[in-house]
Formats: sequence, structure tokens, C-alpha cells
Amino acid sequence: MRMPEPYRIKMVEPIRLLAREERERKLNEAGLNVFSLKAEDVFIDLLTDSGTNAMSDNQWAGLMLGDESYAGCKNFYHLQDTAQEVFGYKYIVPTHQGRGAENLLFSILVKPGQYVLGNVHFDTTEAHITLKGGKPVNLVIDEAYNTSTYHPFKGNIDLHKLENFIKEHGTENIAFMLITVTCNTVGGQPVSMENIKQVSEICRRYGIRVFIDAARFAENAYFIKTREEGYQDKSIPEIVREMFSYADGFTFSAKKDALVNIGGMIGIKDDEELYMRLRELVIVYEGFPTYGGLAGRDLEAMSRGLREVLSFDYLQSRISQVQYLGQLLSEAGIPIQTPVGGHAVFVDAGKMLPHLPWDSFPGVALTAELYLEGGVRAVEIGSLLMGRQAPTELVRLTIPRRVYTDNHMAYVAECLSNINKRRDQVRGVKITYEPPVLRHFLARFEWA
Ligand code: P61
Repeated sequence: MRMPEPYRIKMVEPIRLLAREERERKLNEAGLNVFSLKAEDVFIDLLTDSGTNAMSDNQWAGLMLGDESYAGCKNFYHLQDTAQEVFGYKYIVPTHQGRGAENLLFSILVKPGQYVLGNVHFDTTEAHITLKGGKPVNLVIDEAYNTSTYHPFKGNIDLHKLENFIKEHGTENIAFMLITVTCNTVGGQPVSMENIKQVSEICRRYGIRVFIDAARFAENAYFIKTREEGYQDKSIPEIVREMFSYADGFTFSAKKDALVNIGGMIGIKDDEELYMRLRELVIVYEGFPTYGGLAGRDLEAMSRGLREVLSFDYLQSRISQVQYLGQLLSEAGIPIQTPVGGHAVFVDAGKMLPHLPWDSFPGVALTAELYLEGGVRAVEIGSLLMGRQAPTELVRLTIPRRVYTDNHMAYVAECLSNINKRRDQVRGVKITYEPPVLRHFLARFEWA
């Protein structure tokens, strides 16, 4: 039996579906790019799970206890205590969101020309590495890119690729290793405990530091508990502690697994010198080290969310809702990344629309069609985001935490199924405007 939500709904936010002609007009005004739509013109918004979470009554109550002192607010100390306990690390530096954490840590650790290794770095991570003169390297296992084969931990790092890369390029040319849990770009795919441990052992042997991109750390822990031998009887908090015990630090976008709308942080296990440098830098870019660009109330919501996300019942209902959408799509014959990941279902638009070549952006075409079909907003993770070298053309249906019901999922599946029935007629798109960096946010298109 499927675990229902371990909460009930106390407040609702109305959403509305515009008429088809209205949707057409809005999408044309947005240059066929769903990022440029007004959110109120979207019926079901699956653009991202980042900052779109519904907070609990306990978190909302915490907002009222925000201590807005510039220095030393009590909510910082609460967050520090919580994070120290959850992750087992000594030092915590709050930041306004994940990319703020990346900016600070990479400014210190990346020297121009150095490589930063990882499974697959997310796009903001890659942008910050590149801006510091570094070179991002993705070492995920090959299975990650084959959407139709099953592998329980498609976010794993290929240990042979890792060791060969280190031997070939030399440790002095490697800044650090960053393991992204779960691995967003390839489908919210988890990394096994065994893999984290082995990567850590190899890196330690060569004197390379290991960091975790912790955005979806609790969802990763859920997969370890439910899929990895030897972890069934361990609690989520125990699994999280073990995962982080193999690393030296982490960057964190709290907009995912701290169940809040804004926030981030850096955690450092015990390197005092690194922590002192981060404290100096956070002041320049984010704010005093006890607020890091956030209000006291945001820090309070974060520390409460960090505890709530460790509930097995919550994680089970969350991830089984994502799996439910995946199951409906599979039953409708729509190709998706399998198994379904933690935060999203990734539709393989390349396979669904094989008549569209990469440069007519099948993923963008599908997101545009999906909005027209039912007012649903998804996001392309393919040639628009990654350029010509994109290994897959995916469309991510990202599920916000505690926000939508299974009826919403069934509706989304029906919309996609309708498109699938007339998939031969889906047209490609061509770019009419393209900004130089992170082009997917602001690019404009017309139908090809
Ligand atoms: C997302 F369209 N993710 O998945 P920040 N690491 C990881 C992330 O997933 C991540 C960050 C660091 C987003 C938001 C997003 O082009 C886009 O708190 C694994 O967003 O700064 C963010 O954390 C950065 C959506 C980011 C995008 C960039 O939807």
C-alpha cells in the first residue's frame, strides 16, 4: 500500500487554467520560453523543486521568532546546532542560496586551470567553477545516460574514470571532488553509500579533498535506505551522518531539502583555516557570518526544515509521488529516465520526438507543447541548457515538496499522453535571441 502524505492541508492557494487561446498568446509573448511566462499564467508549475516547497505550521511559527539582529541572532545559533547534529560537521556558514555557497567555496579552492571533479555538476556549479578559471569534469557512470536501463544508483561516479583522470592529469591540477547527491542533471539519481565511500578513499589516497553538493541529501539517504544492502535497518539521520562522514565539507541549496523558499549554507567538517577564510569572504558577498544574506526568520525556517526532511514517512510519500507520475507516464508509453529519481520525472524528449534533430531543440518544443496542452510548466535539460554536447534531450517535470496532489500528477500525465498520441506533428523550434551565459533562462524562440 502506498504511504499517504503524513500531513493534512491547512491553507490553499488557488491556481487557474487559462483558456487555450490565452495560453497560445502568453507563450508567443514569452518567445516560446516557459521561463518568461508569468507564474500566474501557469496552472501546474513543475519548473523546479527549488524554493517552491510548502512549509509546515512549525516552520511558519518559526518565522515569528525571527531575531533580526545584524550580528549574533539566536536563529543562527539554532541553525548551527541543528546542522552540526544533522551533518556531524563543526563549521556552518549561511548563504543566501546554493550558488552563494558555491561562489565562496570555489573562490578559495579553485586555482585557474585546475579541474573540479564530480559525477555531473549542475549548471550554476559549472558556471561558478568556470568563472574562477577552473574546468568542471563529469565522471558519472555511463549507465546514467541510458534512460531505458535500470541501475539503482545512476548518480554513481565511475571509479576507473576517476583514478585514470587523476593519474593522467596529476593531483596538483585537481582542485577537489564534488559529489552531487542526488545527481540532478541525469534525473535526480542517487549515489550509493558504497560509491561515496570508495570515491572518498581514492581521493584521500591522492590527497584530494571531497565535498558534497548536498541540495537533495535527504532524498539520496532515502534511496540508500530502500535500495542499498545493509541500510534497511538504519535510520535516515544515521545514513545522512555516514554519507557526510566521508567528505570534508558541503555546499547546500536549502531551497530543496531544507523545505524552505530561500537559503543556503556551507558546512566544513573540521578545517579551521578554510572556515576562517570563508568567514572573511562571506562578509564581502553575502553578509555577516551569522546571517549570510538571510533574514533571521529564514534561518529559523531552515533549521526546522532540516529536521522535518529527515522523516522517513515524509520522504516515502514525497518520493512515491514522483514515482507515481513516472509510472503513469510509462504506462502511457512515454520514454522516461528509469528508475525515476528523487525530485523529478525526466521525459526523454529525444526518444519521444525522434524526428526533431538536436538543433531544433526537442526539449524546448515539448515544454512549449505541454504548456499549450494543459498549462503545465516543465523545464528543458538538453541542448539548450548544455549546448551541442548534451548527451540527452530531457524534459524535467520537477515536483515541488508538499505542494501538489496525486490528482495534479494524473492531470500532467494525461496532458503528456495527449501530446504523445500526436507526437509526429510536434514541430521543432529555432532560436531568435540568445544571451551569452546561462542562455536557457532568457532565450527566445519561434516555431521552425
Ligand atoms: C533546480 F533552471 N537547482 O534544479 P540555488 N546544486 C544543485 C542544484 O540543483 C542547484 C544548485 C546547486 C535548481 C535551481 C535552478 O538553470 C537553473 O539555491 C544540485 O538555486 O542557487 C539548483 O542552488 C544551486 C534552476 C538553478 C535552473 C539553475 O531547479
